[in-house]
Amino acid sequence: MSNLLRAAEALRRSKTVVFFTGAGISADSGIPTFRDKLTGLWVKHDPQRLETADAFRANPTLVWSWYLWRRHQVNQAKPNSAHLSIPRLADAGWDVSVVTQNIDDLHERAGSSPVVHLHGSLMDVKCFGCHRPAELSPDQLAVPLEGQLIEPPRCTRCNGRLRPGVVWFRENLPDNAWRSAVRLVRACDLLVSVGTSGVVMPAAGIPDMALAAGATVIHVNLEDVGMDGADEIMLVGPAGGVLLALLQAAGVAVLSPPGVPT
Ligand code: BV8
Ligand code: ZN
Repeated sequence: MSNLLRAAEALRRSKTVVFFTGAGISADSGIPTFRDKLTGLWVKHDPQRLETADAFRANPTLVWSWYLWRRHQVNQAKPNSAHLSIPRLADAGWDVSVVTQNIDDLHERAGSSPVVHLHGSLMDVKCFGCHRPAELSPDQLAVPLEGQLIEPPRCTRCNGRLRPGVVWFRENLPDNAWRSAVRLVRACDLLVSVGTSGVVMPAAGIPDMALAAGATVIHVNLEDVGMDGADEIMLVGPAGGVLLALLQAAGVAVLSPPGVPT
């Protein structure tokens, strides 16, 4: 039996599904993954060197400008058919949750709920000094012009610099997000891991956590990520096309609306 038919059978048998997603699910919306070479101003930077508190301390303007640019990119992007397939499954009667490593809001804009952000959100801002959440005014959200670097705004309470509300390397994940994710993953009977290289811990341990709890795991990736456990199924291809094919093979009516990238 083909992997697609095995996966469709596992989906039909399941009731509670968790979609565990990484940058690959947003690739077809034009958001570069961490493996893609950065473009333009950022081409000489390594994301992992920008995503740390030390980098922000050393060069707050560079890091702040990078996140402003990424936020602009996400605002320009649209959910693709992979994002849109997930709420389709919920509409068809499955109990569906999303646990994502992504900091974009494309799952929410596709209609998914709940969405657990393990690594925070581009849309959240907080103070680097007192950690108080902050709101930005429209002019503070202006996109840096090519080559322009913008100072991060200051906290109205302690005058500390504002920073993106994301989890940087060597920072703990938000307790509530991690606890919600663990609860959802341990309770699901199917976990669909979409577009992740499985490098960053502790998030990368989630598929194994699902397997240990007795779930089946479907991996969706452009490359064969070589997971061949008895309860693992590998579906190779772009997330949009693969998820549409999976839902159709499981008998879920899905029509991707015109103009949605698949
Ligand atoms: C922590 C938010 C406890 C910010 C991110 C040594 C010292 C200290 C820590 C560590 C250490 N060694 C390990 C660690 C832990 C560290 C870690 O895992 N490091 C790695 C590099 C080894 N983790 C941490 O630090 C975490 N915190 O452990 O706290 C602690 C505390 C103090 C001291 C020690 C420990 C926090 C990690 C969170 C970092 N923040 N993001 C931001 O985004 O700006 S990580 C970020 O990178 C993402 O969130 C994601 O997690 C990761 C990227 O992975 P993916 O999403 O998988 O994306 P990637 O590009 O890699 O892959 C894309 C995949 O999609 C590919 O497989 C590709 O084939 C596929 N694809 C592409 N296109 C498509 C597709 N598939 C389908 N369709 C397509 N169209
Ligand atoms: Zn403050």
